[in-house]
Amino acid sequence: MKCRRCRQPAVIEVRRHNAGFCRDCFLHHCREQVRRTIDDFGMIGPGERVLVAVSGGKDSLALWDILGDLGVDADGLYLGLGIGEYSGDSGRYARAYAEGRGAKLVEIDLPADVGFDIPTGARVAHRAPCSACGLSKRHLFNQAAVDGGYDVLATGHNLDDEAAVLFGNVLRWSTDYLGRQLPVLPAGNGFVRKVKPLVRLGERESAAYCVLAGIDYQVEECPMAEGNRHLGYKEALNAVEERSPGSKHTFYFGFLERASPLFTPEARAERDELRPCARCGTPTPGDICAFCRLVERAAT
Ligand code: Q46
Ligand code: ZN
Repeated sequence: MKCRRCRQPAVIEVRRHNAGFCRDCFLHHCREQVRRTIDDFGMIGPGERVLVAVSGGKDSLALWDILGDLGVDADGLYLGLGIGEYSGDSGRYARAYAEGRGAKLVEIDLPADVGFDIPTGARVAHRAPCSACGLSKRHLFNQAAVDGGYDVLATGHNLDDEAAVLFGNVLRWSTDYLGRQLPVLPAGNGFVRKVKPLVRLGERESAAYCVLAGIDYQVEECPMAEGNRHLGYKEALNAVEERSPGSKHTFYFGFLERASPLFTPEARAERDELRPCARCGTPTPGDICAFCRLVERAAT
């Protein structure tokens, strides 16, 4: 197979695009997909400062690398979750990347800075680990971006992630989540703008990007992910994609174009009703936000 762009021998095939690429043209292809996504959705304006949530995995490191190549002013943010060896190793990959590129990495350590780790927090709050973790990430990422004066918070969610989340939200008809499942959430009411510039890349592509760009990343999956519903949705969609390449892309981008506007008014109305948390100021439907309640329970 030959590279679609330069006709040299291809090193990777992307079935969704029915194309092969050599190393350099594949890296170029990934950057172009991200550039297009940023432009199409108005994710990052000229001169805006971006904070990239970096887990040490393939997606977030590829995202940070591509943003740097595209000339975006992007610092990294690493949140240590206290999930044993997995977190220790993940932090080392994030730091090694930052040191190698001379990039700035902001670090927060959940056990040291906030007082609990994810396994403990989940247990005492009677939540699934991924629920306590997602809640902590949403809160601390936004807080770090606000405190650091960043305009935008970028995360490495890829096409596989977004299609799987959409699949789950459609299976349960979670219309409130469907209204918020957008690649850009505008700033306002105490939140910085949130963007997902990798939504046009699959996870196989972000992994190949790291390998071909010489980026070392955490290959292990988080040990808490086991049994998580999300993984089942990914497997189901992989089976569909295998038979008809391009299905995930059509599912997700078709939703954005044709269905998501039906659900956004409900989500917007909910967001407008939020009031500042009495403890931390984060917008919440009650008096005390879910994160502050988690901190309180985990600390006792
Ligand atoms: S880190 Fe956290 Fe993930 Fe681990 S505990 Fe679940 S949500 S699986 S992306
Ligand atoms: Zn709070």
